[in-house]
Amino acid sequence: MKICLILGISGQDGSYLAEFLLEKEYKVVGIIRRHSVAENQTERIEHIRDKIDLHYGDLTDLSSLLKVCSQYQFDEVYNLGAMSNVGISFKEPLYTQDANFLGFIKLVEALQLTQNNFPRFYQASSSEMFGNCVDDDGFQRETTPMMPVSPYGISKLSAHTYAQHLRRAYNLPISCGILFNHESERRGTNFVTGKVAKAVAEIKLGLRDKLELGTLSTFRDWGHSKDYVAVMYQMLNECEPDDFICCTGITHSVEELCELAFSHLDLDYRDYVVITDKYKRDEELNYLRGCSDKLFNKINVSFEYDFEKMIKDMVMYHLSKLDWLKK
Ligand code: NAP
Ligand code: F7E
Repeated sequence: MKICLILGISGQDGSYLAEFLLEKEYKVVGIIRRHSVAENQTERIEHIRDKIDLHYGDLTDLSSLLKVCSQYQFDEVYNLGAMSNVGISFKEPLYTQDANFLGFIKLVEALQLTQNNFPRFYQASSSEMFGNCVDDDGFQRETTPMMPVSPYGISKLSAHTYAQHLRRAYNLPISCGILFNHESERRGTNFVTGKVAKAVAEIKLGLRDKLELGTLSTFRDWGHSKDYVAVMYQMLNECEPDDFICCTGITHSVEELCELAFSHLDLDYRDYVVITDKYKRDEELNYLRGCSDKLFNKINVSFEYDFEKMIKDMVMYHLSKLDWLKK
């Protein structure tokens, strides 16, 4: 039986990845942080809790990582743990760097000190590392310059660069997935798709009458988390350690997202959306559209979801959850 470690197992991607690896009969070990309201923390993994080994720990706490790692010999490690919210990273730049960059180094050190063989390692890099750099044809590729425009993007680029160094200097089998935005019913509601989907459901049920956003004019290449966790596994198991973009190659604006989400419930977003400085970023990444040719030439990928289906599912998820709560 293969053994894997997932940092960020309680998050959107971590929970789907745990399900995916259990299906492949892995022993799944996960690290969760201490929360004051424990129920919310394990909401996304409650249904598989008795099938996984959960340990308390934190990427900022080397000793906790050492304690967990010393109990196992891992075949694969997925570092999905992060302060993952770009907007909030402007408010918490030090913590963001601590968890996302230094946390990555701490995890690598813990593995080097406890494992007989360094496991295949997936590092969650991000399209936020590009900042506003785009190739002339309107796509971002692995070769596109990276000039991040947020503390989050800087922290991810620091870890990404360090991972490349570890690969070159010590031949460590670290693969960096440069994933573009991906969403799902499990997406946090402080990311724009989750926020819009929940608000549409609340407006339909008469629980509110406005949705405040920071901008409508930015563009993102939005895929589905469930599709992308399968690709993370393929990167480790079907490719040599390298950097790979995973994306859809299609871009939509936040305005298009709103139009689509509201129209699912026969609403017009223009009647409800209000733009406010409260959610405007100090520096913004305006446009993302990725090219996955490097990766998709190496592995077979068939995505189950497209943007329309994903947003509809997210709206319907929030609608039925709220409807159920109201009863
Ligand atoms: P998410 O839902 O916010 O999950 C993040 C996970 O990291 C949570 O389980 C969180 O635990 C955990 N975490 C946070 N700080 C930690 C710390 N100091 N020590 C240990 N664990 C910590 O994010 P996601 O969407 O699943 O994303 C997964 C990874 O991919 C992240 O690294 C993210 O930066 C990266 N990424 C995401 C996207 C995307 O569009 N989703 C795109 C590119 C890259 P708590 O529940 O305790 O907070
Ligand atoms: O913002 C705009 C916002 O927070 C998308 C993370 O998973 O993907 C994600 O980062 C866009 C931005 O995602 C609101 O300004 C407008 O232009 O959903 P988001 P993100 O910043 O792209 C990358 C690839 C990651 O790696 C990250 O971990 O939507 N926007 N109004 C808003 N965004 C939010 N959150 N809230 C608003 O009210």
